[in-house]
Amino acid sequence: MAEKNEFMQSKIVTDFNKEIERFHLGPLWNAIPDLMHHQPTPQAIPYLWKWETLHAKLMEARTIFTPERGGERRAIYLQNPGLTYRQPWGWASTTATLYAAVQLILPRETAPSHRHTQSAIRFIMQGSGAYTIVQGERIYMEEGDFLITPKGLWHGHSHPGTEPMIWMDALDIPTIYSLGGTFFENYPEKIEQPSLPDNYSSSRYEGGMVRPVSDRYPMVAPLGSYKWAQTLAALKGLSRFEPDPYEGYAVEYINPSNGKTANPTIASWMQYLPKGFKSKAHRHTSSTIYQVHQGSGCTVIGGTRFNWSKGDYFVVPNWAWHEHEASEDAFLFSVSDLPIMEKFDLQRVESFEANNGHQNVTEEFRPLLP
Ligand code: GTQ
Ligand code: FE2
Repeated sequence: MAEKNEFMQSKIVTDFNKEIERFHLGPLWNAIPDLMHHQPTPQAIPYLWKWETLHAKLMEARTIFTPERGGERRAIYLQNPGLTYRQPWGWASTTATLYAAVQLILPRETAPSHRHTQSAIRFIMQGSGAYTIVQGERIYMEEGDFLITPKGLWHGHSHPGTEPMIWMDALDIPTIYSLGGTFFENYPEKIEQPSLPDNYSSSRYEGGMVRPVSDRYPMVAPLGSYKWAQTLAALKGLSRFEPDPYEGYAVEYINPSNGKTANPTIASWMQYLPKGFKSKAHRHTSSTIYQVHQGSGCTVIGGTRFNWSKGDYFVVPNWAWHEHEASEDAFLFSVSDLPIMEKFDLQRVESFEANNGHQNVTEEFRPLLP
């Protein structure tokens, strides 16, 4: 950082700095140290939301909000306390780039079809029997399934089943907002009618490691839903060998027609950390939102310990040191802005070298209360 020397703080300079403000001009010499940090200094902070809170608030919202009355989805988003609440540049941002929410749909409810330039993923936390209809295909959802709704596709949700369903939504809302690319459109009817057989895409890819020959050439979304049983089988196979020192056993959901991330702007992973596994610390420019699918353990982020268990969500902001430890067999679902960072050629990764790869734990996480 450039030193602010005596002359730069003299009256003649500071008066001039003030004077040009009137003309909507700014002095670079004053701004550059704050504009161009030596390394990322995210405004998003590491944070954790307990399942008990998320679940309780969704239950309270059952009668406060209904899709019938509100014409929308019953989703509650996770607002990062470090990002400015309800300002366009920080609104509904779990990280600087991604939005995450929990969504509840009750039997006989319908969340109307729409489309937008934001891409979405869903990860099913609880229940079964509801479907999402994406571009004419009804996809029935079950616990542990991962689904994608890449930008521009019509989608709505409906619940002909009998038990409440809860899932995680993650979208690139903050990114699309700051890039000025937001478009949104309601479907002319309440919900799109099927134009394809039910569960068409996941049936076509049931084999897992082969693709229909007609899918040789890149398509945006040849597969809409990735079933839990296949994800689990992949992790079990991987776990017969040595774990990755930073990630344990982790797989990425991919687009089977081009091998890239399932959703072009959001990377999604499922990670298995066997009981007792302790990772080494590292950091990267991409930021990550985790959801604890099963098990319990802790993650040390920038020296603070975050204890987590089933259903909790937590955030590792960009460039924050982090390491995981499982106290029982754990499965972590996560989304990150890795594809966005890669598109700008900004992805960097660094290992924590000191102390055999482990941070000193100086604090336990406590929720911030108003
Ligand atoms: O289910 O289509 O949490 O459009 C935010 C925006 C869910 C959805 C969200 C959305 C959706
Ligand atoms: Fe949507």
